[in-house]
Amino acid sequence: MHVLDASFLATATDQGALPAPAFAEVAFAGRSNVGKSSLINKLLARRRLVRTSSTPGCTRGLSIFRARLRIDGEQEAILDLVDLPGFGYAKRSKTERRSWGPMIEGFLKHRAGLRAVVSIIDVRRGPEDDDLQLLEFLDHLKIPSIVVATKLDKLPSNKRKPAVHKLIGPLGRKPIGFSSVTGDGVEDVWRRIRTAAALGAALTPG
Ligand SMILES: Nc1nc2c(ncn2[C@@H]2O[C@H](COP(=O)(O)OP(=O)(O)O)[C@@H](O)[C@H]2O)c(=O)[nH]1
Ligand SMILES: [Mg+2]
Repeated sequence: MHVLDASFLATATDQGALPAPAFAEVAFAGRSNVGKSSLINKLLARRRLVRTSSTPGCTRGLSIFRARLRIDGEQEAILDLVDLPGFGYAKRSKTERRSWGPMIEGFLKHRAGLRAVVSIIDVRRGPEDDDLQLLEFLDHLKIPSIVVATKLDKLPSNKRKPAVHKLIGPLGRKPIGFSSVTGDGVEDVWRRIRTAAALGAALTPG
């Protein structure tokens, strides 16, 4: 996938403040600090478009980035990438801590442009309750989900394949092994996004 350009579009802490969907959207969800923002930067081949942080729970709001893509060397498409607030951060309020919070839930339920959600988990930790609940919720809403197991580079190279394989049990499917440091898996993630978001058909709004 060739990224022609990518830019920040909007941020909001309240869904009502977001611009109306204009193009196909893919959202990125996961626990705080799992590597969501790093994954988006890697996909867009931009170092610091999306702010990353080593302090958990920093990004409370939701941000949208717009990318202009070239598919198969000719067709162009526009895709909006939505960085959802991280969940599972202990310092949040009680109600928020229970799941992913009203902001994420509202977005997933009501956002008309949403074509798929990339669910990001740490390859070393595997899915936690919140992650599995999120995947169930997406199934219930009939929103395609793509599971990415990130931070693959933190494992020695001979442990990477087995670690990804081990997650098939708890997830019920094979996640895409990924690292935002080495770029492993980036083409696989794009391929899945492209299919799930029907990107060839994303030239018209909606
Ligand atoms: N080694 C390694 N570190 C990563 C990777 N992805 C993210 N990180 C680091 O993990 C921390 C949190 O990343 P960030 O993208 O901000 O996570 P977010 O809270 O989910 O958006 C930062 O210090 C990143 O540099 C990865 O694939 N490998
Ligand atoms: Mg982030």
